[in-house]
Amino acid sequence: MAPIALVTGASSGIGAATARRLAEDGYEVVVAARRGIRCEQLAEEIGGRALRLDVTDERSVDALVEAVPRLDVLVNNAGAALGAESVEGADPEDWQRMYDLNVIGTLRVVQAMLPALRAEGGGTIVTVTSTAGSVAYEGGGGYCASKFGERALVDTLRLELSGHPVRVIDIAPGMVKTEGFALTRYRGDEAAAKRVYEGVDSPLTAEDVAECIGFACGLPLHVNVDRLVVRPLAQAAQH
Ligand code: NJP
Repeated sequence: MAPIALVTGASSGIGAATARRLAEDGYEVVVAARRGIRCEQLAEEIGGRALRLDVTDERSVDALVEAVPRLDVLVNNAGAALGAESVEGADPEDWQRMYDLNVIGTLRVVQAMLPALRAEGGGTIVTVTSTAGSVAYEGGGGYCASKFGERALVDTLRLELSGHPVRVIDIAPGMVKTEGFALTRYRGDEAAAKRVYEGVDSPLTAEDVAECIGFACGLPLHVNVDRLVVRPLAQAAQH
């Protein structure tokens, strides 16, 4: 029987590339996100299964328990930056939304899927956090606050699961050129989203990050990559 991987936020960007990468490695991949049609198209391409999932919706996450009773690898990738305003000018509701998505969304999925991981005798939880989870930047206050929080969740989970056969891996990318991330940050302003990538020579691709996830998941189960920080070379000297 093929091992099973669930990838959240798999309808575009890093999640879609990760779903493809894990399918190449022989996983049966559950492709999950809100845009169901995209998930279905990708699932068909890689021979996986599509699932409509909103990680901020308790009932949607609860439905995972029945839909995915057996699991070997969980990739918590769903996430976003909303807005690029200063702390002074930020809308607290945007911060709340990012916290709900990037921290509580990840928490809910982990809680829902731990029994399925344990049922297989152990497994792997990968979370795509960010370098923004350890270093703040101007205009990124709300996103950084949420990613610092998500990183704390991951670190705590690793401690609490020590002695259990579930490894907890944090993949922390720097700038990745993806379809949706900058567009969401600049609220659909395509010109502003494009300018983000002009500032960094050769940003990472979604496939670069997927390769790191594939590598960490491919190591023998007694090996835990606690945290993998991966940046474009142009950002490598920062902090
Ligand atoms: O962005 P994008 P990335 N429930 O927009 C999904 C982190 N990161 O691949 O629901 C379920 O192409 C959304 O799907 P849909 C970043 O914080 C990025 O760059 O259909 N899914 C889509 O598939 C995030 O955690 C960079 O709209 C939800 C996916 O999330 C991860 O990488 C740097 C959802 C986002 O794909 C993937 O982002 C870094 C919900 N409620 C960390 N809301 C970077 N790109 O520079 C959204 O350090 N999604």
